[in-house]
Amino acid sequence: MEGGGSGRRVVAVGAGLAGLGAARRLCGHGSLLLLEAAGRVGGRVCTRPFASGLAEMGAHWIHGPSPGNPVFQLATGYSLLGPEAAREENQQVEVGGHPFLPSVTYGSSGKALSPTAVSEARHLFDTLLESARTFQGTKELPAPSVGQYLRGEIAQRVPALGEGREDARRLQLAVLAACLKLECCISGTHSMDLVALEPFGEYVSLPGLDCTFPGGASSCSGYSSLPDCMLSALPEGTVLLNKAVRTIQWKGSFREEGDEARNFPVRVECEDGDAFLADHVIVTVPLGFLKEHHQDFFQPPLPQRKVEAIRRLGFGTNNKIFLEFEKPFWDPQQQLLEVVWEDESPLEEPRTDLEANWFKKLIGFVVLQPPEQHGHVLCGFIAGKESEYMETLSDEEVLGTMTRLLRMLTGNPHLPAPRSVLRSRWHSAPYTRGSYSYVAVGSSGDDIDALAQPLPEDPEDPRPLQLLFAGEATHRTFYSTTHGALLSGWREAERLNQFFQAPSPAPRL
Ligand code: 6YU
Repeated sequence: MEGGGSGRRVVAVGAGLAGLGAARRLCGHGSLLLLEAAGRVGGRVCTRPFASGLAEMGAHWIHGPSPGNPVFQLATGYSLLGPEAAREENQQVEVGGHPFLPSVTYGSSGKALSPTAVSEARHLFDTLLESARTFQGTKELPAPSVGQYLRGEIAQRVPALGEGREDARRLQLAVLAACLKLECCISGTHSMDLVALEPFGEYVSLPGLDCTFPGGASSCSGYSSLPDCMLSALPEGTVLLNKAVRTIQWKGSFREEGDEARNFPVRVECEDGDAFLADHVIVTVPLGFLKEHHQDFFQPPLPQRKVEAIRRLGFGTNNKIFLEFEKPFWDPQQQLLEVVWEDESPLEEPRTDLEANWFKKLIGFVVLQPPEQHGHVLCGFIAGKESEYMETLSDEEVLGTMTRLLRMLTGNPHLPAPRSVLRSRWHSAPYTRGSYSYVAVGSSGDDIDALAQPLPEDPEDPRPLQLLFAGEATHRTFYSTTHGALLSGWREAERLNQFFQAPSPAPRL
């Protein structure tokens, strides 16, 4: 086994936060190249101009902006955040991933629902969700999935709460059904019945009041300003854009023309035919891409344990629909417009006709703040198969459906249509194939660790660390977040840096 970094060639695949983070930490140790399929860096951090400001197509918030969050620290270091985010009090708030925003809840009958009835049902849901996080290490589980567990508890508790008043009970169930849809967005899944109960509590929420990046239409704003700054900190020529990798051959012996003395174990071939030889490759492509392509992407194929982890872990879709209005129809203090379908219940089978019902999965809208920066813009969230169906529709169809929905919810048949629409389509994105990972029924945190495990597996292999794996889906406690992605990139860079610094052992005879 050889140590010593000089002359080592490292290729990283994917310039999201994991790839950029790894590249930054590796700078100065041998040669480094970062190959990115898209024409921009940032991956699932993607800010676009919209209305009079910006729209975050991917990551929206820094979850838990506090000293323990590296994305918060880095963004603060680059002076990318507003004064609110930096306030000490905000960094200490514990919201457990569910920040409170002043809200109104629209019912499908066209009236705002009673805030007391809504908050009672939400309180019950929050209590049950908290208890769903307590099963780590438990052998005898009450249910395999978070969804089944929650529905079992709801079935037991709601009749008692309704006290015989059927309307109140129906409303409570309808609000609980809406809470489950919100959880689908947070976990990036079609149904909470797909999310494993036992490891659910392993995900860690950091303290701090979730914050956004200032969204004015200036050149340095929005979440993308972070990967843009990270790119600027790299030596010129490190990142090659529009360089999609087709295959990674490893365990090989590749020589470069004119340099017969040196051989490399890994060869990275791009879709445009270019090829790069390397000692080490850090793979940061999303789990959705790996699920679809791992068989052909790696030659020889990955070991069975890794393949099983890729297959078992979950990777679902959460999309956003931005609507711009000439004038707001909501009160200025409202920051969240929630939707409750009053005829729904978590205890009944969900509707399966996507064409007729897809929009009922939408959880509601966040009002982009402040309006002076963004204009009057709502951002809707929708997860699961309904979200994937939405991706197949035209902008006109989505805008038409959203107009009808908002007219129904507000009880105002003359509500002006939005001026424009913009939505994300993460499931159709060929180099992502979904939004983020979750621990699915049948998988566990051990699968996340198996996904993160470098290859070859044999610690005695004379050419170790040929393939290293980073990306949000490889972080056991912060999966699905930007800070998880960044930390995973740093982790793999550190692994290589330590290897490079290790003294070369005496050659084996
Ligand atoms: C967060 C948030 N957030 C909303 C939506 C999405 C995500 N996240 P990347 O994909 O970035 O990079 C890989 C690159 O590889 C990419 O550029 C590809 O083009 C490239 N590539 C692929 N194939 C290639 C090839 N063949 N050759 C070359 N290049 C190739 N996170 O912190 N706050 O508000 C949200 C949200 C709609 C889609 C989010 C959020 C997730 C993050 O965006 C994501 O994790 C990271 O950006 C990924 O970085 P990366 O480098 O790994 O991959 C209990 C429990 C619950 C668990 N969940 C709770 C947390 C909830 C998560 N929050 C989500 C909410 C929103 C709204």
